Amino acid sequence: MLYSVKMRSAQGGAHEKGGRHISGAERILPADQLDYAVLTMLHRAQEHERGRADFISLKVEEIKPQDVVYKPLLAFSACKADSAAEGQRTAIEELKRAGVSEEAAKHGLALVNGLTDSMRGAMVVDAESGERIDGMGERGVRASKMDCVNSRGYDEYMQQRGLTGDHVREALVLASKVAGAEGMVAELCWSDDPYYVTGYVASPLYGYRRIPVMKERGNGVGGRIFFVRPGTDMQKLINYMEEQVVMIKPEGVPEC
Ligand code: WAQ
Ligand code: MG
Repeated sequence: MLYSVKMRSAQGGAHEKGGRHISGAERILPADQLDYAVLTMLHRAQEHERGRADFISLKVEEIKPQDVVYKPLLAFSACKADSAAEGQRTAIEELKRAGVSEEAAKHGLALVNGLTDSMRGAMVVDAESGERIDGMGERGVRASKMDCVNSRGYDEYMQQRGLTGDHVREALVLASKVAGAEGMVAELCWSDDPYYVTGYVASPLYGYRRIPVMKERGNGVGGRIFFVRPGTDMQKLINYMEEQVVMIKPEGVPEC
């Protein structure tokens, strides 16, 4: 049996009482890994660089096997960029290569650069026109209910490639779920953690393309965009992102 463990933390009270979001995390794990996951999340909420949380919510739920679908892990590769400006130019090139129009790619970057505070979720943007189409306001669309089938094997796979830390671990799994959505052309993301300047463009065609610098150090605004084909059914997309349980299978990683 699998379980979902969710954590969200805020400062100045709970999110629903106006608290400022500090951090969140979600894992889907077998029963024997639950206690360790809960402790790790608790510690993480208590020591986050966005600030000290005074509200932490932890939720554990059982998941029915028939509610789970499986998708492959995206291939991982890295681009070169030495400055935020170069990283942003690279992101535009990667988005175009993946099938986003130049206008939509540029507009997408402008949308993220124009945020004054971080959103909790992603903006959904039409990959041809560049229009934002989700209508979800400051919240955006959240991708959740995903994890890696074989966590230990996945951690080893990442370590062998020199990829350590929660950011990249979670981003690659999230991007793999996102790339598996109907109508998805590409995803653009960089972190809202002030000192984590790395971002990526991911797509079904070219996999996860890491970009070393997407913003200046110390900048606490980041964001995410899902670029979709024109005519994509938004209700179906939101349902897939927020409700469908997706377990990611790293190909070639032996089961532990
Ligand atoms: N679903 C949709 N959007 C989200 C989610 C989610 N579950 N979580 C965060 N976002 C949006 C939200 O607007 C955040 O402000 C923005 O993404 C950035 O979130 O290879 O850490 O969690 O080393 O700060 C990239 C790793 C790390 C690059 C990205 O994003 C690498 C990261 P963060
Ligand atoms: Mg963050």
